[in-house]
Amino acid sequence: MDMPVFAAVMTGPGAGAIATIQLCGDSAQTILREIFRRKGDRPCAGAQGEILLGDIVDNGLAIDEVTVGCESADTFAIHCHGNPILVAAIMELLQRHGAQSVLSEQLLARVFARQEPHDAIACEAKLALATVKTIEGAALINHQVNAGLSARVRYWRDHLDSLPLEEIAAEAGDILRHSEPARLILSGGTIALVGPPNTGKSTLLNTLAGREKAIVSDVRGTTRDWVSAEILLPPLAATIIDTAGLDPALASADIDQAAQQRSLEIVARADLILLVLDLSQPADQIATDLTESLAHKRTIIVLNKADLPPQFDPGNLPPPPRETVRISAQQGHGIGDLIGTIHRVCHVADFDPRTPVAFTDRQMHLLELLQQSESQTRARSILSELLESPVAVEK
Ligand SMILES: Nc1nc2c(ncn2[C@@H]2O[C@H](COP(=O)(O)OP(=O)(O)OP(=O)(O)O)[C@@H](O)[C@H]2O)c(=O)[nH]1
Ligand SMILES: [Mg+2]
Repeated sequence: MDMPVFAAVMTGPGAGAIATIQLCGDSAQTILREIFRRKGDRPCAGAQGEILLGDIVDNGLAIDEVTVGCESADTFAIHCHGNPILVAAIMELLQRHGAQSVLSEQLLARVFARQEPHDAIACEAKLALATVKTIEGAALINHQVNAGLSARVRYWRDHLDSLPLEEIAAEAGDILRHSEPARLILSGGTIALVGPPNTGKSTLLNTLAGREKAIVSDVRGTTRDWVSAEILLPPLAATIIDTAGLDPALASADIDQAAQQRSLEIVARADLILLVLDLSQPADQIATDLTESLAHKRTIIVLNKADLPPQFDPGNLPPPPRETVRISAQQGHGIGDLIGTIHRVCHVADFDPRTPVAFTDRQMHLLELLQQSESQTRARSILSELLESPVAVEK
């Protein structure tokens, strides 16, 4: 099938020394010859592996000196100067000559999709590599390209006649189970700091973020609008959100009520809750609203201010039993223990990067269908879809 010519800016936005524009498609070479004049008036052969130096020319005027990497007969990388005005001018020129402007990930999806043999999971893995949040995530996703999920699905397809469907369903269930911690390693999770006022939530955010992001004071109700920070707790990447302290006594004013409502909404969306309590205060600090909203959430109880004489009896904590860590956010004590507990509770400690995992909604949905499939014919069609369907770029 003919592929129209696509052009995409492959480098990030903003000024830089160099920017790269990728041009690919059946008549990419024709367009290149129209807009590129090689130094020394030499012909622009564009054979695979060549690197050409020359000018991008618009109406006889050179607008930038560039190098062109000829990656294949129909794929070229134009390395121009990184001034956004030049990049925009070259993109506009390419469009005038018939190229279609697309986003970098859309262009990559098209390039990967044409590689033989086509493997949709491998394409999705290569695309995901551009957005993984941790080095461990990069190792995990790299493994899915030729091994991992891709290899497992091919194995099921090739041995479908001799494999019991229950065995495939059980293995698909394992993969889906591992995909949840994998998601936290690949894309990062959300950790919410919640609890009564003045327990040290903002202090803990600052300690974990390594900088003074949130305002700390001994006034109850200091934090109203939530504050967030991106942190790396390898192999985990997380957005940590500091919320307004939850206290019915504070919620009488409209503004505090709105702040507390927002805290509960953040709790509902978070992957992990750190319930921060003050070890130096009696145990009647936790609002009923909060206990109810935490009932089904993955939660760690953080007993802060362990540097002060304790007044709190952890035996009085509401059920269910949870992992509990004692820290002093102010002094930085117990933070290593807290991070270890976060890893354990999120099942990312010692996560083997060779584990097959699903890492797109499409893969998860198809694995769920595979688990339920009751005939070989149905299983075969799901497996082909997993490997062969065109790759959509999620935006
Ligand atoms: N001794 C001691 N004091 C702490 C510790 N952590 C926080 N504090 C103090 O406790 C007070 C409240 O801290 P914040 O971090 O503002 O508490 P918060 O939970 O964010 O409070 P709100 O935003 O009002 O809900 C401040 O005076 C902090 O310096 C700790 O580990 N030990
Ligand atoms: Mg605060």
